[in-house]
Amino acid sequence: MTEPGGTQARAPWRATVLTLFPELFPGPLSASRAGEALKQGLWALEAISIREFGFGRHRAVDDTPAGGGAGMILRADVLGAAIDHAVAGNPQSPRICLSPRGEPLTQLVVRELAKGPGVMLLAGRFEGIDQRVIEARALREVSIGDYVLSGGELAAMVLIDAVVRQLPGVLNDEQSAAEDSFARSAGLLDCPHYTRPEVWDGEAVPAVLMSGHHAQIERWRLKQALGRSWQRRPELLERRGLSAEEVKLLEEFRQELKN
Ligand code: 4GY
Repeated sequence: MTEPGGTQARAPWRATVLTLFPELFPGPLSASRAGEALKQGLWALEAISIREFGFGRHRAVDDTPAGGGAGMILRADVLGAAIDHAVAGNPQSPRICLSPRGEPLTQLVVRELAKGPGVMLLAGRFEGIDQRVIEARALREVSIGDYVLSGGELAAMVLIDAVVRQLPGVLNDEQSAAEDSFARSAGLLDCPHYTRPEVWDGEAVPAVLMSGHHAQIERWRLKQALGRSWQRRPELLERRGLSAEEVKLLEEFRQELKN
């Protein structure tokens, strides 16, 4: 079917989450812009209980680790059935398992996922999930950072939130424009921000920001972004490389530190 404009109607971006705690969703994803966009149908969320695919009277989903050791592991047969069910409804969506051993979630990955039809996310619990499931169902393992959560649910929410704010129509025009301007200094840490009052606790807003001189303001912001990145995340500068002008700005930043 075609819409009045003649363009093809597209199904909203869809997140399907397999979890032992479906009641945790939408949780914080129901607030603010992501939540409004969810209500408007700009994206869709389905949390499916892994328990529904458990075995026996107790709907068991976990078992003791092969080879011994502490904790429990999510069973391959249970997860296989749960994933097959979720995939049947979203055959084109990438299948992702949230795990500290995954590839890092970056803005590049986020933008890639926002371009697709959605994601199928597996949120593990206990000590982990049976490795055969990861391989047989070609799960892409993704990590939100080098720390260990109690389960994959919070990580799934982080991923969904980051993707949803990239979807067309979720942020207002002003915010989207700000995103674009920030994309120009892509790969750097953000510059400092200020608002009223102009003097607070004896500290004034940097004079250049009050000057109305837009070129000078942009130059100052880029200098701060470069300086902070150099101080806190030097590897970001190495990966990105610096233009001659940026080298000059960073020199200025270091000089101003000494003053
Ligand atoms: N960090 N990034 C993370 C996590 C919890 C044991 C598998 C992370 O993405 N996920 O810490 N997840 C573990 C807990 C089962 C998920």
